[in-house]
Amino acid sequence: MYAQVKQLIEKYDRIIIHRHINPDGDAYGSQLGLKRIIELNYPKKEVYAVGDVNTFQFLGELDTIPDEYYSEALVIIVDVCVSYLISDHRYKKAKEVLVIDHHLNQPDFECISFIESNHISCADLIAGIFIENDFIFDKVASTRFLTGIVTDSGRFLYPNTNAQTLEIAAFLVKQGADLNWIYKKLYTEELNFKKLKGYFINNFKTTKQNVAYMKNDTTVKDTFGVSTFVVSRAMVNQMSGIKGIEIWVNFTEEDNHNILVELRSAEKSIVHIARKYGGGGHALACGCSLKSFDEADVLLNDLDEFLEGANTK
Ligand SMILES: [Mn+2]
Repeated sequence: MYAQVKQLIEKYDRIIIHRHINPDGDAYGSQLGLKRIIELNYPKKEVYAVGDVNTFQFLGELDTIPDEYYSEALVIIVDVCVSYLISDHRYKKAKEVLVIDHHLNQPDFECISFIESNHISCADLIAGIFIENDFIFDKVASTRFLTGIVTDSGRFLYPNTNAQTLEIAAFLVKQGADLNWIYKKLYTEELNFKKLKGYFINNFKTTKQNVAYMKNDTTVKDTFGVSTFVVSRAMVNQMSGIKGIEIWVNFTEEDNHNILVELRSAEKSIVHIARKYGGGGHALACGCSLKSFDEADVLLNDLDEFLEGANTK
């Protein structure tokens, strides 16, 4: 499969790289790292990266391209394989679509897919493909990939961090990846962000089975001056690493009143519960979307029943 990725890249003169909406460090790092590595190794190819932007833009600029570019192009979609989560739906106009992902999902559209869910980040999966193919790396590409690894592994903390993760990270550092620069960019916080963390730590609740949870209506983001995404994704792990809490969930109301749900578990796979509500993701880190906070209570009840069953076995 590693060779097949190379073949596909070689077949096309124009390559357009997509990833998921609300990009995290891994989506951005994978996308822009891949762009850089193709540019470095095939200087004659046109390579573009498209999608929505946020604070991870420090990794590099995105491109604005006309629709016509797609008809003769290969699109590579990274860090996502579910169509509604892909940023910029023009990928459908491409001649061929390749998906490289590390989530526990199957693509719901026509493509060639390369999915390895044992990888902690999509960035280390992609870097691994090009290391295996003896591609040239440089400081820029390596720093982008390493950002993906650092963010998706929680700074090498989360359970799927393994020897392979560290080997690839070490390779990237040897190629000039600037770990200190990444850490400075990622971990210097704004005052409102720090205060939001404090709000979470002081206000989360627990269920009968000790599932920790927060229900955030839209006033939370307004009070702290952050986006819905920050309240939802960036805050969920404020409830992690607490003795006796095996599962923690963050419910966040969007402006359209849907409830974004981030589910996390220390050890037991809970992705089946995310799937039950139309979501997905990883075994220990997954998500879904609900219609109301009432539905959130039903989901919490499911988690309690699951824990009760699992812990009395
Ligand atoms: Mn990822």
